[in-house]
Amino acid sequence: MTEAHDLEAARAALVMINPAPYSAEAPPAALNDKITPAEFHYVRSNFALPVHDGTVEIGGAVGHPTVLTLDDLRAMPAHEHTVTLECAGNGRLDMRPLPTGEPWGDYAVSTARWTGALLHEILAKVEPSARGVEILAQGADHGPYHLDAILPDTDQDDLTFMRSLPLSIATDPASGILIAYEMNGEPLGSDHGAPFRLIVPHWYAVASVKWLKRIDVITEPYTGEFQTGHYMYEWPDRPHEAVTLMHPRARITDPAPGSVIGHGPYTVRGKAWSGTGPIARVDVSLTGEGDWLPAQVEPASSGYHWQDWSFTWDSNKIGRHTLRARATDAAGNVQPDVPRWNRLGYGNNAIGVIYVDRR
Ligand SMILES: Nc1nc2c(c(=O)[nH]1)N[C@H]1C(S)=C(S)[C@@H](COP(=O)(O)O)O[C@H]1N2
Ligand SMILES: [Mo]
Repeated sequence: MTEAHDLEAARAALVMINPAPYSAEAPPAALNDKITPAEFHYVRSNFALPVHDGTVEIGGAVGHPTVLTLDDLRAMPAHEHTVTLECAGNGRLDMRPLPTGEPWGDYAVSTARWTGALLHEILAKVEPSARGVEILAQGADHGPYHLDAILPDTDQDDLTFMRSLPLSIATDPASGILIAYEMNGEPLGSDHGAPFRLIVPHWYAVASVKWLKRIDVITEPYTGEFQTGHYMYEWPDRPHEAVTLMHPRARITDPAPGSVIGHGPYTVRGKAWSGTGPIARVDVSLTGEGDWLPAQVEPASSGYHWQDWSFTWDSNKIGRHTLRARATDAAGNVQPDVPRWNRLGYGNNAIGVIYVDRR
């Protein structure tokens, strides 16, 4: 098979949002499983697929700069983390007025088993300088970037995808950050960052730099396009803020929106996740206006991925019903009733609603 054919096959099951650079949502049924099969995992890329030479350089303000190959990474202790990735733009289509940006519906979220070396162990080996404040991670992808219409003066002929993270987070074992080379037990596919990428649990997925090419320890906070231009909450009424941790969100996966089900007990199922703490509770509303009833929530394991929840809905009322689910995390963060609008349409975690008929 040709490479182009492989790519086409890998993309066949997804719901296209943009052909180039390629972005696509997971099919709705992908939310039913704990682990999203790789071919159903959403994709978000800001540039065309890059060529990667198979090495990553770790340098900047460090005592022992180094270059690592895939074999070097595989020679380190391997760690597997199941991680839910959600694009910060997920749910943008539900905001009014419609913000600028990729028109994501609600399926730019997926969960995979990522295997790789721990970033904090790699950083410990290169010995970051005491002056270091952030790490700057660079992808191999780059290209022209012409978005002046959205953000004035952002036109660039050749921009590279780069993101920074506080050094304190990058070096903290509890962050669970990987340089991952396997997804669901297989080598990473091209769309997901082959040969290796960062996986940053809890953060909106923009932090999980694909096609990882360099990591530099830097001594001043980074202010590049993908750090302080895009991926900022531009609130209408208060100072702008950086996009960081995922907001809590619950989704109903069964029954499907618009389905017709029988009367009697029905087990409503769904997923819930948050980057600011494990999900502490999910409540279900059967009226559309309140009366929240507690659902059963699967206990958090690693805290890096979505949790299953279920609710026994026993009703003999024939006709149209409204269902909503609302997640609360251990930090007390809860979903709002309506989207918190911001100009670039990030972080929408408003409570969703579905309609179901009982016959
Ligand atoms: N190098 C690079 N890394 C990147 C991106 C990119 O465009 N280039 N997109 C980011 C964004 S916005 C998201 S949502 C995730 C998507 O990861 P996935 O395509 O594996 O789902 O990758 C992140 N990492
Ligand atoms: Mo994203």
